Amino acid sequence: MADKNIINIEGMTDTGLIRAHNEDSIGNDLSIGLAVLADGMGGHKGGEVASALAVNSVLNDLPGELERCKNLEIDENVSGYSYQSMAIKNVVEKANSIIFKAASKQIQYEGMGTTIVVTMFYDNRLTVAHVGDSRMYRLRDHAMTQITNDHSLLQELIDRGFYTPEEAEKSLNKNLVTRALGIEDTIKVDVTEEIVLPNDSYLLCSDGLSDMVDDRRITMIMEENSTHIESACSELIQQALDNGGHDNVSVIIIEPNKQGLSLNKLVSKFKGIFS
Ligand SMILES: [Mn+2]
Repeated sequence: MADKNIINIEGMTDTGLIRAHNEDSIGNDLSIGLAVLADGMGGHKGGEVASALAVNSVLNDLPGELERCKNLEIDENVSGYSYQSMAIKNVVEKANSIIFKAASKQIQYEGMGTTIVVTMFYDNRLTVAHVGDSRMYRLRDHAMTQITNDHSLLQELIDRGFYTPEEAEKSLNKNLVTRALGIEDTIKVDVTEEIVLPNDSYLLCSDGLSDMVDDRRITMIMEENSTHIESACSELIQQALDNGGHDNVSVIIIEPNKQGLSLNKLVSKFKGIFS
């Protein structure tokens, strides 16, 4: 079974040095090439509950939703999205409703919410869906690229030209998210598809990493540990702690399984020949 997996994946989460609880949650389902990371917020354990609800509901609901969307036989060229992307978008929206309902039923969870970043690898591509400021990065040819665009006050100010990214680095209002799951009864989810190349590495992280460790250092750690993604994860966490560990910190590293990828490329090549 293991050699059929399209990706190799490793994840770690740590409370950090300041916070009393870890409100981040991570999860994965290798059998469908899926990784999920969420960073919760809200008092009385609300943050922990919200992020766990988000991760668990995506893990539980996606296999069935993939099957359902596949059977709809939607024309990708018309919709602009693969059925996989649609299924992911649907389950993230459902996670929003689940958290929103839980928050409105129980007074101790009132106002809880969570960021989420979900990625799934299939064929020779990936879909990433996100809400909030948890991120996905791609390392390709020694260059690190942030694939997701934060839903934060700071990013909005950068987008409108009030700040340069360099000035933003120094800003104190890094953690004000403008979108989160569970706050309102509907949510706008950003969904992107990307082509995956065999030597790429991908990183999902919470702001406990991206606020504490700069992109250059993240790149260096991932390159130094490129043959061993488990040590890359623990080095990233350690670096965040060494820099102060002000927040919960979570990382997931994903590398395409080269055999899985080339096999799928071969299949699509054959399809091209016969169609
Ligand atoms: Mn955080």
